[in-house]
Amino acid sequence: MSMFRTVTARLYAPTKPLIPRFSNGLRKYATQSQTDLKEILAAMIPVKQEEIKSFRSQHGASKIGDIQVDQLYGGMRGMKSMICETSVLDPEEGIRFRGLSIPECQKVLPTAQGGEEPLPEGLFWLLVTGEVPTQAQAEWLSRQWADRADLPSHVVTMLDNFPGNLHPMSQFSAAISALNSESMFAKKYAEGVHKSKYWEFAYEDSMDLIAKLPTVAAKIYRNLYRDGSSIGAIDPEKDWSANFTSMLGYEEPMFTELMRLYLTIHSDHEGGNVSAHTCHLVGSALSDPYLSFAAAMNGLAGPLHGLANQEVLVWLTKLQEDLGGEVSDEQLRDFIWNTLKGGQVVPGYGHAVLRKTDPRYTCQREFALKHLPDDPMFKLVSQLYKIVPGVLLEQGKAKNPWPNVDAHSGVLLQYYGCKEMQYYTVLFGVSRALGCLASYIWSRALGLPLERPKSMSTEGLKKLVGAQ
Ligand code: CMX
Repeated sequence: MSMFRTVTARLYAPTKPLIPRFSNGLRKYATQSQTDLKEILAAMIPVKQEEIKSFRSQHGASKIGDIQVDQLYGGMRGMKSMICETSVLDPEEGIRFRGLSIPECQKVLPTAQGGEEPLPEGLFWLLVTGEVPTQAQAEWLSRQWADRADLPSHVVTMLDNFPGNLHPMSQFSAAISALNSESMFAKKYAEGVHKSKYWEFAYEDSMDLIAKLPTVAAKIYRNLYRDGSSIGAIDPEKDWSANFTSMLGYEEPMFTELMRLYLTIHSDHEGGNVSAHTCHLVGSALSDPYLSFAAAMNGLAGPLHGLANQEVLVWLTKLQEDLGGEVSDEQLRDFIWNTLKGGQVVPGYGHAVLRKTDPRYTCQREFALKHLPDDPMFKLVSQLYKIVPGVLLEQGKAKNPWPNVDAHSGVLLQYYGCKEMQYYTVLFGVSRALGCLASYIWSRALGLPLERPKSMSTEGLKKLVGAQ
């Protein structure tokens, strides 16, 4: 555990039970009655800057590991090489957002009135400040995001003119890049603002972008799948997820609850995953939050990363087409083996870091057990959970045979009528903004420099290790 962390117990939201939790030791700078996140950040940032300065002056030369040749060829697995304050991924236990596991977040984060699932607003507050917000603080974010949700007309025109065969993720990323006409960060940089102020404009852009993403995403959905019908108006009284589902055209309250859970759990997975790392890398060149996050979305659109949620549903649909409704375990085993023998991956299984079932899978499974236990597709996913790990172990290649987040999400969405699987990664992307942009704000606040690791040629590497 970090020397800067202390265990604390505190009642954050009046309706929540008291539970012990970690704090970054910054909470004395934010009182429960304050709701303006920017003011709270302004108090926290100098403290964190000082903490890191002092840590580096004492331990800056300490060694934290060795790098092996295989890691350079093997996608840098396990190489400790960057800082991410918002979350930590343990291979056995899964993600912890600022020290809190998913079940702990479900217990302590504010919920919507009458709801059970955490508000993503609360998770964003937690990621940015390291503190569980009060209900009022989460609601302040809901209102901020509702106020900032409008799109500039050129982005609407652009979205309306995309061809119907352009993948929703390409539309999403292009629209985010085009939103950088609104970037205060880029504008202030061009005006020559002092670098100590970068974080303030990073914050404003991040808040604007998070607010606008559901509007962009809903526009894409309506254009592609609902004949270009209107997304309607933002309701300032509704939370971020409720406005999103209503813009998408869904009335079912349980779909909105699902979306609150979905947007919370897909938000952050520490710093090294493709989308978070891309945002960090591009941001380190002082590209504004829009450009940095658009780059992240291009990475999320890869089938080994976020697009896997689409691929799972494509694969399940093919399975049902080939084998019909009721499928025996033996038939499933053959189908999985055929996928592997065809040189393809089983989508939704395996992970670069995790070595156990992803807790993001588990909490979605719990949601399904509660709300759709008899759904045939959910039953199929449960059956696969029993069979796939054994087959992957038998094949002996995958280091982790267990399901990840993407193995489950599509099944929940299709139950509520959201069956357009090509769209699923956009929903992942809306959520991923919370983690990427929380980190972007802190990267600018801490003045993290341009990222520029050393690459080597095979020849240079051979010389370095004394190979013949
Ligand atoms: N099906 C078939 N083979 C798999 C596999 C799977 N689900 N998972 C891993 N393997 C294979 C790898 O392709 C690799 O094969 P080669 O040696 O032929 O190259 C071998 O097992 C070793 O891989 P690994 O070290 O276990 O896994 P990596 O860290 O290289 O890759 C991941 C991780 C996620 C890309 C991989 O498990 C995979 O392709 N899974 C399916 C796609 C998926 O679900 N991605 C979503 C991940 C979560 C997310 O980011 O959203």
